[in-house]
Amino acid sequence: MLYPQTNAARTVVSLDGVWNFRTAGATDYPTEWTDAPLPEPMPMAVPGSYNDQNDETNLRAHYGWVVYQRTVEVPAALLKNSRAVLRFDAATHAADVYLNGEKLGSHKGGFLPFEFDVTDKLKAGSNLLAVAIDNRVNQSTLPVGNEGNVAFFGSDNAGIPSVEAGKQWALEHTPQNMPNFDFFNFAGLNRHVELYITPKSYIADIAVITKSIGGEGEPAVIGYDVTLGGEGAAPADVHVSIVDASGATVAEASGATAGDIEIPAAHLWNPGAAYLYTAVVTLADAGEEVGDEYRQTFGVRTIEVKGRQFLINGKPFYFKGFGKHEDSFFHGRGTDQVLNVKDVSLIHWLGANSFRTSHYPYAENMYDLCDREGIVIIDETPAVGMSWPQYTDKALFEHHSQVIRDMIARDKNHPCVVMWSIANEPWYDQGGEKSENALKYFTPLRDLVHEVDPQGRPATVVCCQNDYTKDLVTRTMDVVCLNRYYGWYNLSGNLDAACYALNVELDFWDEIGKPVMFTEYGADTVEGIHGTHGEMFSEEYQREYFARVDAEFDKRDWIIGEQLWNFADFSTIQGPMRVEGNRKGILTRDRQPKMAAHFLRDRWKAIPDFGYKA
Ligand code: E9O
Repeated sequence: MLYPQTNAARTVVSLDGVWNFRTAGATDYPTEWTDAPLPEPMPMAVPGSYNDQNDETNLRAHYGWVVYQRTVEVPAALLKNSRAVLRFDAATHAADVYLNGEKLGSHKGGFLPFEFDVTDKLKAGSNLLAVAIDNRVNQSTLPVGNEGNVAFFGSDNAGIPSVEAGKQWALEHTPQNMPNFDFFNFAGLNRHVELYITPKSYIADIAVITKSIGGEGEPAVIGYDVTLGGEGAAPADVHVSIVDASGATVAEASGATAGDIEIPAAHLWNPGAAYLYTAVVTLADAGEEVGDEYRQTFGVRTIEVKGRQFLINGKPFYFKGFGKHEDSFFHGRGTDQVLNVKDVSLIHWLGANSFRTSHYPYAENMYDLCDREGIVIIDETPAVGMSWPQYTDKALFEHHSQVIRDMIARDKNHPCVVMWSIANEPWYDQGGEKSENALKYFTPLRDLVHEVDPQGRPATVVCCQNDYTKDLVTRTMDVVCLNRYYGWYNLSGNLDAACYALNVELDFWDEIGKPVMFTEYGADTVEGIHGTHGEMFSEEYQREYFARVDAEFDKRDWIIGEQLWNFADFSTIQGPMRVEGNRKGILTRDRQPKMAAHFLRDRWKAIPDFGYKA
């Protein structure tokens, strides 16, 4: 799905702004809120999670549906002889969309775009747009929610009669979301909403792949594949120009929807040294004054897992970075370009070169920034919180497959994306049939990734600290990604024992023979807590923890990267393990460095992107 853009043939009308908003019921919303102006609305900024935007209502505790509304004013000239599409970059987690009282459709899943063709439904002048959104998570959603009022991390004294009675009472009187994941369930219109206009015959999709490269400045071959939409568009009408960063056309092709193009002296896209080309695709249409046009940026670069190395442009890459979140004060998970630019600057400041979009695909704006800034991304689905009941749920498998298809369809052209993460920390080390069901569930998803990605990037499942001997899934992935908390959740405070235990496990992965990277390891740290001997939660402990664990990673050349947990502190559901959220950030939530950030900055500045362990 192409991101909306304004150019000679297309117009984007942003529907961002302050919308009208009401909370509705746990399981439903009034139909009259979809076809008539919302009574007594509160203002709600879009994009932005609704949860932290109003102080008179406890929107953090809201459970169920909300309704957003606004009018959309449309100039008559815009609609003449054109196609109009209403696009949501995301709506979290499920949405019903109404235009002028008519239901356009529904969408499930909170982190990927969806759109509706409204050519025959949009009027010149004023239109009423209403969006009902459900924030509930449960056993059949991604991310997964707990049912029966089971608390995350099991800290709810299960089995005690009075506590169980209290949980039952709460289910009936104060229903709330019980995420089986460790980030606040920010919801609503978190991302941009757009109306965009194209010609009736249009470019529906473009895929660009790198087929072969030489060195920097040598010839490279790229392949393109254009999908046409509407009636009357013919392959003969397609023209592709490859434009370099200076605006010069360096290669061209015409008359076919797919083909290869040679770039005579290609600049490669590299981490830390990004170079972007634009494929300017035009569609001539004799019947119309202008045909369609789309400008797709791409990078010339290859990705390959070979032996125990991760190769970018044929060279062994070392991942330095973290898992992140879309999370900030006031905005919640709302798209915030100031924050994106700030975070990218901090990634450079830290000497990092990569991050994982834990635990959901981020807003597209961030990938665009990373394309141009040369930052590497592991792109993750929202499949977090899974366990054995999910592995035999056929409907969930279908949904998960669709999410993978949609994520790859959306992000396939970004040079910054180098690997797909199918899920975070599915629990699958129970052994026996449960572990086997997990293998049956994840193997076809790994194969699906390989099948649908035109660039053939590697696939992984990010694995939770577990009994790795019974984990049948992780070892089958292209790259083994481990989340490990030796010295935090286990062997707490004892870094000698933690390093010993880590090495016991690493001996196991040595035998498995795959490239291994760490995708989480860390320690909660409250800024300002100090101690000469640095106990848990102090800034000294976090610093020491990374120094000790990283030194173990350095001893094994098949460990291809370190992505710690987490870039910054982030909001979570309240609970006895969380003091104003998860505090494993090396930065505070307002992006100030803790002591460990300075240590990591020194370490990472000294580690090259390529050939660290070669
Ligand atoms: C997923 C991430 O979203 N991994 C978690 C991170 C954390 O800080 C979380 O924020 O908790 C770690 C999983 C740890 C598993 C061991 C749990 C032992 C509980 C007592």
